[in-house]
Amino acid sequence: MLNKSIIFFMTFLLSISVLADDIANVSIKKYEFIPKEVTVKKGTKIRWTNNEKRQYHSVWFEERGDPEPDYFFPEEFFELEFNETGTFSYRCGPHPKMVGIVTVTE
Ligand SMILES: [Cu+2]
Repeated sequence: MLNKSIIFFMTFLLSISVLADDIANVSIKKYEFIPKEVTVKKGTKIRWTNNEKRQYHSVWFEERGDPEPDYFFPEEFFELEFNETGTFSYRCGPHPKMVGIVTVTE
């Protein structure tokens, strides 16, 4: 009986860590997406965190036809979940030279 509870608890802990792995992080600093290219599994959420001192940015999948999202400011973040496989390029709305690529695999 005790063993079953332990196994249940371990499974519970494991599922929490798996959930935590479903977020990939991209940092934004000095007008760059770091890393510039990121590969994730389908169903992963990507979180872009603005680590600038005072500059706002956005993450815009313009080529995919997404509408331009709101800007986000230092210490704020922007999240998007990827449920389709493929390679998607994006840019920052106000700074077209800031570009990045997300590849989503099965
Ligand atoms: Cu920007």
